[in-house]
Amino acid sequence: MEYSGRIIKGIGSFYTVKTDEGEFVCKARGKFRKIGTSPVPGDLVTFEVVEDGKGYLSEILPRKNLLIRPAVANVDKLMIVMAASLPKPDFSLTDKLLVQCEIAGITPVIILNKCDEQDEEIREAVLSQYASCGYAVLSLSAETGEGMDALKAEIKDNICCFAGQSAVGKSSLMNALAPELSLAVGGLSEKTDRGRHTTRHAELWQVCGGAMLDTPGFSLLDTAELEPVDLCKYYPEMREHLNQCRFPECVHITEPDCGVKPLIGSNIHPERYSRYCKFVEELKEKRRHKYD
Ligand SMILES: Nc1nc2c(ncn2[C@@H]2O[C@H](COP(=O)(O)OP(=O)(O)O)[C@@H](O)[C@H]2O)c(=O)[nH]1
Ligand SMILES: [Mg+2]
Ligand SMILES: [Zn+2]
Repeated sequence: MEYSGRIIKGIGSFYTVKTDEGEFVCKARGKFRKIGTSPVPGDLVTFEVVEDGKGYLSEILPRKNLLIRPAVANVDKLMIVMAASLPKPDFSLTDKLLVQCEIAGITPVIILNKCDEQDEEIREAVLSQYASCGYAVLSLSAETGEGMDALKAEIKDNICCFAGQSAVGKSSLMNALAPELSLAVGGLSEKTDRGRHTTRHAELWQVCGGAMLDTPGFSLLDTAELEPVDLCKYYPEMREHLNQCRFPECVHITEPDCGVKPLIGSNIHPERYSRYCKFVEELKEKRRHKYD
């Protein structure tokens, strides 16, 4: 008999599949390797049951997206966590994660954690740079619980990943949502934190009527293939003005008759723009090395 469900974790060639009839442990046959794909958490699959609670995977249903770090499919939302106090926000990391969300079709939610010790300047900067271009920004505190209901509502019916700098409170937030996780908190011992995650298998935790995934690294996708000229398409505040440039290949930095540059200071935040320029340079640099 054919069943269907979602993979919530995989260890070796054994995958735990959650269905309406409970969880099954399924083995992947060699055929997946042959077609050059392997099942990952988040995958919607069909499988055949061979005995009680055990089966063989038959098909992986088409994926909405596939992240590489961590390897997970069909992610709906990325919670980009920043701290309203310390550590000082890494805006450039947030920009890059937002671009990756735009590419992968993931809805980003910016979480301004530690609002219990909020620095007004940081809050103002985050709102003026991100809320202004349409991104959702939630102010909350893992410590006091303030604003956590809004986060829970975002998770409902979605597969969510948490990302962001070390020590912004990702583990604290996940522990607040699912105390049974008891993730190590402290963040500043970043090295041990990383070591731990590289040896762990990605696992979807069922919470708040959705699922969340243990902390990924800083890069969900390989952006090596991203063309500098395409970067602007992933900035919502630039995207709507691209047809106003004289040259279709305009990257909006030094070109004449650019329709985007005049908007710096109004629709486009100057700091976000200057980080965009750096990002373009980085992508160009990558290209140069690629063809060396
Ligand atoms: N004041 C305050 N501190 C917090 C909050 N959330 C986390 N922290 C502290 O920030 C530090 C890093 O937290 P952690 O969850 O390990 O961050 P991670 O590296 O992003 O997983 C710890 O000392 C936490 O106790 C919060 O909402 N308010
Ligand atoms: Mg952590
Ligand atoms: Zn332009």
